[in-house]
Amino acid sequence: MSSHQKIPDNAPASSPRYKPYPGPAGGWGALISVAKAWVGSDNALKNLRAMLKTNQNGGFDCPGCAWGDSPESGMVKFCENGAKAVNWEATKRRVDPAFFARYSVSALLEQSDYWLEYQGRLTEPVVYDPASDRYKPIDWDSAFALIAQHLNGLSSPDQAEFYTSGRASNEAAYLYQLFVRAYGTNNFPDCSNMCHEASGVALGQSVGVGKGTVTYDDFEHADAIFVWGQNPGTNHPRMLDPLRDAVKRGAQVVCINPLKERGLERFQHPQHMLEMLTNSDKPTNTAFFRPALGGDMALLRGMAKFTLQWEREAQAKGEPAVFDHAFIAEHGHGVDDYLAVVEATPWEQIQAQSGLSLEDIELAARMYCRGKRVIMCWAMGITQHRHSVQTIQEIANLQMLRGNLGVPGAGLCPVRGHSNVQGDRTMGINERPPVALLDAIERRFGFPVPRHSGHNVVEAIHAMLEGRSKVFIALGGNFAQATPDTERTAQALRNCDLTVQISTKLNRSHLIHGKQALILPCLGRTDIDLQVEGPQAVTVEDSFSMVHASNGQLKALSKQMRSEPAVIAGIAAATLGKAPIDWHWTVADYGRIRELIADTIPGFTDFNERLQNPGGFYLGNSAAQRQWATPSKRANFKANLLPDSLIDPRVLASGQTPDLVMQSMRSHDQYNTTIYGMDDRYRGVRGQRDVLFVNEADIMRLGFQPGQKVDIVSLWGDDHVRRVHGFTLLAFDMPAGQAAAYYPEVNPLVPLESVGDGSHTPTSKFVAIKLERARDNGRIV
Ligand SMILES: Nc1nc2c(c(=O)[nH]1)N[C@H]1C(S)=C(S)[C@@H](COP(=O)(O)OP(=O)(O)OC[C@H]3O[C@@H](n4cnc5c(=O)[nH]c(N)nc54)[C@H](O)[C@@H]3O)O[C@H]1N2
Ligand SMILES: Nc1nc2c(c(=O)[nH]1)N[C@H]1C(S)=C(S)[C@@H](COP(=O)(O)OP(=O)(O)OC[C@H]3O[C@@H](n4cnc5c(=O)[nH]c(N)nc54)[C@H](O)[C@@H]3O)O[C@H]1N2
Ligand SMILES: [Mo]
Repeated sequence: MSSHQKIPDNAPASSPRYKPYPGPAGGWGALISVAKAWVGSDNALKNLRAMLKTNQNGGFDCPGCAWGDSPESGMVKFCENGAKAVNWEATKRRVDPAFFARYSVSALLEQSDYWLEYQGRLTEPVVYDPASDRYKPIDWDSAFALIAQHLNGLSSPDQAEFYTSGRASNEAAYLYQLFVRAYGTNNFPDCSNMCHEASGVALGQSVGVGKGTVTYDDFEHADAIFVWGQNPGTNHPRMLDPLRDAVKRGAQVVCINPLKERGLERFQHPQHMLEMLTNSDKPTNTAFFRPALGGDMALLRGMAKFTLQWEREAQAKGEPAVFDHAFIAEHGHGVDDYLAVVEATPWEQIQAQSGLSLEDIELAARMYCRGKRVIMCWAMGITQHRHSVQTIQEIANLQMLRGNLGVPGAGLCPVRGHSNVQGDRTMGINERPPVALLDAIERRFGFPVPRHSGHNVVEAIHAMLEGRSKVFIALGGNFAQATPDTERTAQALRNCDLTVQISTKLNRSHLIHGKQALILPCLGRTDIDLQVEGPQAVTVEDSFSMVHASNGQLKALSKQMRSEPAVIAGIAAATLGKAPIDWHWTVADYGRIRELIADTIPGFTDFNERLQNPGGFYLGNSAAQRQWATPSKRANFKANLLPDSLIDPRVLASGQTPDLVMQSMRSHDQYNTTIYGMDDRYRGVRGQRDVLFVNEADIMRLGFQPGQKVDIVSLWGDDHVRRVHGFTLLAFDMPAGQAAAYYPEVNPLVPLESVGDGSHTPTSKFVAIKLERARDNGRIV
């Protein structure tokens, strides 16, 4: 299997180069890039029309990311990467039966991820034919019947896995979970398991709700905004706006990232006339700290230790308190135990593990304590580690010491990824569902819901590997590429009796399939969704718990494509008949699904009416109201210890010493496993993706030269060989001992067993590696 990205013959190419990028984030670079995408697209005019409606009332929700916009702002808000996402979905190119007749699955497997998705939209349902090794057309009813036959033939519903990727709308997700629970299982592996799971788990235990407590307006009132382990210039470009504004009005924006990401340094607003004309840009930070990979918890602990020290000094001198004693007394639980572990954590451990000097830690703590209202934002640099839950709880602890929770301009802000990943969870895509949700479903629909926990992503892979699960159905996404330990995951999928992919575009998960396999083409966010009762809107929830409608604008490429709710209804009706609802009647008008949501999911009363509100409505957040849905009914200070060692004990026990630890991250030209191009503009990389970013001194120390090709081998205490070939060493400005490479190319290196404590999230930001001279057929090259 080739996971290497080759440039397709029918796509614009550029030669491999590395040159530091001189411009700010956004600005002309972004406009030029959007313009290039449009000029190069077959659908330029149509896309422009679509783009102008993105994130506006009456338009569709941008499929790019889950950042929210100010509900009051009437401005057209879009960004370079949102434009790419729209453009990519709204292509006129088709992957139709003629395409599948031309290529065998084995031939397609030789192509890169870039090439596969570049071929266009899937237009007709197809079924795998082993005799010709090709996908062939199948009518929808036969496809549904095949799925039903497999599902109804299993000896237990727990032998099927139902994956969800975070673009699925609330309506699709709700219907899907209802069908799967009526069928009888909670096996809901979803992309969130690999993403912000740790945020949900940590915040649930600390403050009783697994979502962010801030809304868009809070950014205008914060004295300081901390951005932990996040690259908004690429992944949440619309966030640069409030960051830049905060700096302009004198607030602190403190970035914590081992890489000096361009968007965290400077930003030029592509929709700001004066900035564009004068080619001026504005800084997006006031301080930048570059910790060791996984060193954030130690930094936070150090900041808490300084805060405690200053509190004691203030007390001794009779000066104003540093802690918010009123908050702690009225709302806090466990503060004494927490402060005891803060006190007991040695400075040496804090310094060594954070990779920062005492002066830096003190400066970060001062910037934190100087702010009366502080927002803490974070993303994958925090959530994809072994101790992510503990790190996020340390963020919450620190915020609670100074009462930075539930007041305007302060709070916790896990910045979500997929545009509706938060909504999918709210709708019940949850392998460990809350009892209240199950009770509500049981009450409303009158069937006995499964009460036992289901599988998350990693558990689903183990179950398929061991033959315990036999059917895999995916509502979107690219399971084969997004998951860790690529070869074992591929084996897991191939073990299945049936794999079903409900998708918009061709990807590797269609090619790594079960004994029988279906590809079901669906509508995307940009497409007009026509049902029996007319065109339908769907709804999504952003990172600030705002729910709003999304209306597709473009005519679907083929009449054979069906909406996600319609596909789910088809599968459900074939499998369960009319139980517990008439599925086809429900999808004729999505308002009917929303009524079911209103009946069963808290916060959605009068859902259809409230959707008429321009900008949507706010779901509310109990922690933001200083109400604590925790067993103690208070905000819990969690007294976690720093890990003994960042390197996993299983690696240490194997007796091997890593050369480096590696994070996997996104380039500027990709959306998760969707590769838009081979450049990473802000990091100065062009025309290549198989690169390993390493500090120049480390490259020399390990006996290599910049530009040389290496094989990367990951270390874990088991018998599996995890290796990727032929990565070019890029000398890069980054802390010693670290490396970085692109996801998904290095996913074969992430061990399936290397997961977060309490979150089960693969540790994609921390893989112990060794470098070897690149080998080709055993020969060193
Ligand atoms: N254009 C575009 N937009 C996207 C996506 C996309 O692929 N493309 N993906 C969407 C999704 S699903 C998600 S989850 C988000 C992801 O958004 P991000 O979390 O921004 O994504 P990553 O590229 O994984 O970036 C992680 C950042 O964390 C830093 N980092 C890595 N390890 C550490 C660490 O140990 N400590 C600290 N402090 N920093 C660290 C890296 O240097 C990098 O800057 O974006 C969403 N939006
Ligand atoms: N090593 C490493 N691995 C990671 C990560 C990392 O940082 N490092 N990040 C993790 C994270 S944060 C995430 S969220 C996951 C992402 O995992 P996934 O969500 O599974 O992956 P995507 O690449 O977003 O899925 C892309 C595919 O979704 C389909 N698609 C696109 N739009 C739609 C739609 O509207 N409907 C349907 N039905 N299908 C659609 C297309 O066929 C496309 O090929 O990957 C995780 N994996
Ligand atoms: Mo994500």
